[in-house]
Amino acid sequence: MKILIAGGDGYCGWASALYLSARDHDVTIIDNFIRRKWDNEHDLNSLVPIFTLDERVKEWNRLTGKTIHIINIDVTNYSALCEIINCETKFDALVHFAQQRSAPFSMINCDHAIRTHINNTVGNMNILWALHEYSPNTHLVKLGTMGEYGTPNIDIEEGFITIEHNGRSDRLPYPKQPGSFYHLTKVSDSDQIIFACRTWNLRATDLNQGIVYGYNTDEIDLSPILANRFDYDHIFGTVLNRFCIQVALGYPLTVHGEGGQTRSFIDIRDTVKCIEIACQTPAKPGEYRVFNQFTEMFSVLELAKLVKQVSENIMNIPCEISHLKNPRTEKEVHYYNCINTNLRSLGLQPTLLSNETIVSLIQLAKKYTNQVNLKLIPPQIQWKSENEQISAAKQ
Ligand code: USQ
Repeated sequence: MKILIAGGDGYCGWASALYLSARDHDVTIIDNFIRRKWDNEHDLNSLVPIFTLDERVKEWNRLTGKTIHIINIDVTNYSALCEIINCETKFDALVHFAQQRSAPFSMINCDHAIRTHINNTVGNMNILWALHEYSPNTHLVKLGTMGEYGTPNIDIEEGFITIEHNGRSDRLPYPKQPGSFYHLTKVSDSDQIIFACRTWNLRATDLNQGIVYGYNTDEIDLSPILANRFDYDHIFGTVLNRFCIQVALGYPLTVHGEGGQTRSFIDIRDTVKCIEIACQTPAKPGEYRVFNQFTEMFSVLELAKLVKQVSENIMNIPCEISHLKNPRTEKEVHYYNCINTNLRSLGLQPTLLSNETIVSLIQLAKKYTNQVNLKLIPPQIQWKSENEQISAAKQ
């Protein structure tokens, strides 16, 4: 298939580009490298050093003879995007990862919330208009998030729920309760896509992905020049990867609050498989479908305990769990049960979280502890201002 990957220089995008290219898809990456600029702006760095995209694709070509095309454009630049989408042989699929994906980043201040909003919402709308005008048959595979649903006190379905009201019934978009301005942009993207499919007959799959963990894929492992990013900081680092890195540093695991927050999780080796499955079984013209892209559910405290047990019992590394004041506004005890049958019915064989994976992540982190800036470990971005925290405590 001819596949365009928007945001192919990032954590999921790069791993997916390699996976698809390895399977003989004709892959083009578009990226404006803004994530690398945000790293510089906030003094962040990937734990594993990463090479430029140019160096990465040259190395891939040297090792495999395969070509990944790269184009430096910003999806918020409509005319530049249209030039790519309006090519002679149209893309079969456009996989859209090109978004600001950190909840804490979007909660730093108004400027960061607006930058997240513009990058994500304008970028998504540009993609929809460009497909509408120049390539309506290209299947949009959009990275959404399980965080669109929030933590309702009922089971979370895949995108839609049948509701009975006053004796009538309809299948409607599942209610959304996002937990950050970032997550809110994903909800807005979903609404835009539903509308575009209904109005213009576009075809789209919204992949509501859980929290991705892991590092290695068969392709990434081929060479250090193909290294993927591995975030450990309080802005872009996600919970399980952070816990494994914290073990390697001898740093107490940073559980926010009680740790009863339960979320859906997926290994990056399954993320790349899901992307290929979605591309190879496209939505029909006019169809908007949702796949909940995760394999398991854990609470934050369950993960901390699992990491501690692997660290102490298998690796002989002492590990403490600390409960920090929660910087976010989120339920710490709640019901959580999500459905994920669509990808499995299309053949996904889940890679479940194993002790081996945790060991390999801790070992990887141990190799790179000299890259770590310890100041970036504790959470520093508060969802509420101090005054709001004081008045919330009084209630
Ligand atoms: N948490 C901790 N300690 C930490 C980091 C996080 O207890 O050191 C807690 C958070 O408070 C939260 C949970 O772990 O309850 C998940 O936080 P996270 O930073 O791992 O993930 P999140 O902010 O939800 O966002 C990540 C990705 C985002 C994706 C989302 C999927 O950055 O792009 O959309 O996971 S989901 O969580 O399903 O919305």
